[in-house]
Amino acid sequence: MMAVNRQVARHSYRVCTGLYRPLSRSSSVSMVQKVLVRPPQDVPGAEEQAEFSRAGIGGFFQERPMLKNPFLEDALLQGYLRRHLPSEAVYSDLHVFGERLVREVDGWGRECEVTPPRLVTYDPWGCRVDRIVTSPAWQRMKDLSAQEGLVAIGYERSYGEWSRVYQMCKLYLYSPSSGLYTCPLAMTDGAAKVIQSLGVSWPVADAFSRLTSRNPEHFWTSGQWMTERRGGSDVGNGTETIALPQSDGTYRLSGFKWFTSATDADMTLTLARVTDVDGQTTSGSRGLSMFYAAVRDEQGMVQGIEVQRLKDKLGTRQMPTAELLLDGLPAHRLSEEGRGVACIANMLTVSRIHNSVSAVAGMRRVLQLARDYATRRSAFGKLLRDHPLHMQTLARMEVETRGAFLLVMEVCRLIGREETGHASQLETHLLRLLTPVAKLYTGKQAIAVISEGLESFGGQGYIEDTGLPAMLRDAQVLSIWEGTTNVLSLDVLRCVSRSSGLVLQAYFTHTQSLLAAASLPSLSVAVRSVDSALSGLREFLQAAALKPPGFMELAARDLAYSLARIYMGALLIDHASWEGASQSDAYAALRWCEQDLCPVVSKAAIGCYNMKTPPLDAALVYEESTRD
Ligand code: UCC
Repeated sequence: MMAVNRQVARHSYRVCTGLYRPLSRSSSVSMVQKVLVRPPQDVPGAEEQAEFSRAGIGGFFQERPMLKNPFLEDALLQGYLRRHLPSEAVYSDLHVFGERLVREVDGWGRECEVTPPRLVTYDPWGCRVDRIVTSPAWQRMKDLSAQEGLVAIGYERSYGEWSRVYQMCKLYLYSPSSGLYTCPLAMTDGAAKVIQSLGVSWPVADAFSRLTSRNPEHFWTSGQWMTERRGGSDVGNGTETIALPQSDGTYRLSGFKWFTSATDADMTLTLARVTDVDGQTTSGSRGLSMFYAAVRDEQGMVQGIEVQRLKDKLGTRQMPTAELLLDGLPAHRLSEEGRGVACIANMLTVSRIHNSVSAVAGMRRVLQLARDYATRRSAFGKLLRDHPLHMQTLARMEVETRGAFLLVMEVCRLIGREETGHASQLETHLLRLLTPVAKLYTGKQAIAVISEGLESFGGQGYIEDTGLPAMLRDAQVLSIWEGTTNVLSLDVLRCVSRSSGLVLQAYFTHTQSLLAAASLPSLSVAVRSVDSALSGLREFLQAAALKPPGFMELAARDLAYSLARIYMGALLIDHASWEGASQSDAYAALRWCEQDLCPVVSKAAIGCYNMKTPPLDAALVYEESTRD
């Protein structure tokens, strides 16, 4: 055996020296074995010539996945726009923007990731300055956001009710290259929406013009400071910040904001409790009012704020997230007293839509990279794209992404109609219901699809400087911020009960109308699936009305998932029925509808929401070892 090995070593050395003399076909030794064998030390000149010694690190280098124009690469986006917003100007703007993303902006995004913000608390002479230093790329993102009208488009309304769709399509292209600049834009957009909805001019007319400006010199971003130590989700009970009225009608805010994202913003909207003459406040949601504050004074110094520290986060590291002590921050009350939550809810709606846009954008980006990579990477003798199992995996991701895209665009369409006065009562109800549904469902999809996407690059998907792991780390926040999955599921229940079920009526009516318009025989299986899921859901809801309190809370998450899956199915069918649709549109609809579209019915059937389950769930979670 030893002798054979020595022979192999000598023989294979010819391969390693770079002479590349062809090995005889009859050789029984595989190439892999041969290149692994080290050259014998007694061969003159071996070290200089060996391919794998010193400077030589082998001749094969895997081609990286290439980012191509994300607009041109996106068949569904283009189809959707051809169908709903067939404008040359929009097409051209998105095309040019897509080029710019590839050429320069994507690199800035990476720069934001590797140069995270830092906090400078003191100047060299000991003065407290609390300056958040961001990378030059982060600054460029701000200028670009103004120039490209990433907030402005939604307010200029050059495309009437479709302006929001246009704006969100642009943000969808931008998001994965933005270095998380979409976060301040989400809040900026939300703040502009709140100010516009309130219809107040003083003292926020200038702020509104800045938030919606295309001039980088004039453009402002806004923060949204809601979360306190006690209240990430339970804002109504957890907010401790107080607002002390001043003689000039303004307020001074004192409190501690535990999560403030994009803290380098120019202004903020925040919640606090107004104190009465005795210094008392009202507890709960009814005690909260909404305030506007400029973050810095004319000299650029924070006023009445101490930045305690920047958060050390799993992802979104590009973006400063801080803990802030408000120590007499000058502020203006914008809402009526006690109407803070209702007032800031408009901001939540907009930022939840942005969150959903970012979720579907992340899925689309990882797919674009994965499908490109599949044309460059060979394994087992052929390109990945020629492996049916690999294509099946990418196709499943594609179906998820398409369903998510259509749902998110539907919400954008609805908000656009509402803002331009075109929305019917039914559409207003639908918007209220679908906003949390889209946010919670796409957040979860993004994590799953991006995680699967990383796997399609093998080990490289796990290597930091490919930029791929950051996509997964950043996606993980999508199901957390602006409301976790469970909090949003409860928001779905909230809007059902507050509307006395009208949001659900709107849902059933509209979903049926989407199905009724689908006439392609090839889609009939999918139509039947959605139709039957819809009937099941209706029956479930009728039965649920007779169940004890607590039943619907247990069913809330599965109900929200059912609403999402059924509606996405109907949208995919509707899109595939359009005269300009492709075969793949129909195939995606069929594939989507193969899954359990109504998990709330299947879970109810196996007793998941029985009142016996909560103690069993708790016992399972807290089971202790009985071994001594
Ligand atoms: O701050 C965070 C990080 C910011 C980062 C932003 C960037 C994201 C973009 C990313 C793009 C890349 S994260 C903060 C996380 N926390 C939350 O999201 C809060 C979660 N909690 C909730 O959503 C709660 O449901 C609350 C706080 C909205 C509701 O609390 P309450 O106290 O129970 O409120 P009520 O009593 O149910 O509702 C008070 C009023 C009612 O109006 P009226 O009195 O007229 O009937 C409700 O109908 O508020 C109204 N309301 C709503 N209206 C409540 N929720 C909504 C809603 N979603 N839409 C419309």
